[in-house]
Amino acid sequence: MINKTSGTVVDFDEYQEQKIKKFSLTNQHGVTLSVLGLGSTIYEISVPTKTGKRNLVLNYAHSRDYLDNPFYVCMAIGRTAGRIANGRLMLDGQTIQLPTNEGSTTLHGGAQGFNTQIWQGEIVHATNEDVIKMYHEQASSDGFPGQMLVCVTYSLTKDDVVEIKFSANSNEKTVFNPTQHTYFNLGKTETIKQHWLKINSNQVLELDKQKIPTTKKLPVAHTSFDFQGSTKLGTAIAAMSDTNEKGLDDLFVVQPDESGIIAELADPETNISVAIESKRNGLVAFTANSFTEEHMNLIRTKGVGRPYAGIALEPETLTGLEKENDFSEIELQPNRPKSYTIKYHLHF
Ligand code: FUC
Repeated sequence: MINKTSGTVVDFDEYQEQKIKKFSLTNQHGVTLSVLGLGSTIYEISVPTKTGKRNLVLNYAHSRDYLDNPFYVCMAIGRTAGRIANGRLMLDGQTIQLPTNEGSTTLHGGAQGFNTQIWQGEIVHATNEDVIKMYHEQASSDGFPGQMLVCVTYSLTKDDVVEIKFSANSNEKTVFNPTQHTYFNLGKTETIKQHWLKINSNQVLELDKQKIPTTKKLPVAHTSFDFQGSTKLGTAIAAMSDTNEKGLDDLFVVQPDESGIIAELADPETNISVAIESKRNGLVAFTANSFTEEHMNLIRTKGVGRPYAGIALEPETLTGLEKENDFSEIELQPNRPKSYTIKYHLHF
């Protein structure tokens, strides 16, 4: 029996002739969190069951599978989560043309975003608990200004809270709005339709045809986007069958509750739930509507992709809420480090 969260490192595989390592933490309750060097990707969050362990997140057996499709499975996202219209980033009244990677849009930090990078990592051993520290220097060759040093610290408390802390420092003014693109499936089934979701949000952002948010906020009351009370995902998805998206791919304006929680996902069959804590004003909920059959070599579904195989819940800062192309909320000033924390409270 271990008496603190302790860490190990093993070789995972090779990607582009580089060794990819897997960093793991296990706590006193037998919960395991592991992270891959490729993309600072969460590979596993598993909890003990009567017969073994259940992994609560989607994953692949090989590094190459992660970049074989556009779905960012459990990867670290940055410099900026979400979509920048026409790749036009406005900073100090100047337009910076970013490379685009989704038609005319720059999505999730572009083609050289955090998820495509091979991160260095280590287990930092401490008396109370070991932590995983992932490091990476994001070069301005990604099209964004500034050389940015990024560190993501992953910890796992004795109370089964996974904590992800993103910190960055840049030598020039740039933008920083990171998230972790974790897809949860807490159940035994191949989709999340039996899960219940609660989001502390009374508004979603209106989206244009490119899925870029406008400045308009739409009240969720009396719509299928109202998750203020816990709602069965299958019912909500069925009610969205006449929309283009056929499920959730939306930016919710969130208000943390008194414990800092913005959303909660639960599976009644396994009785496992995860509550998400974040201080930022937004949450993207994506029910994997567009998952393709091919190029989705998921372990859980034995090599096939399926819509609704998981749900990504991505805390982030919403930009341009009052004025289009206003990125002031996510600016990172030169040599002024900034951090954002996301927590998953696991109950099982
Ligand atoms: C979410 C969505 C996107 C995209 C990506 C994989 O952030 O908003 O539409 O498909 O995940």
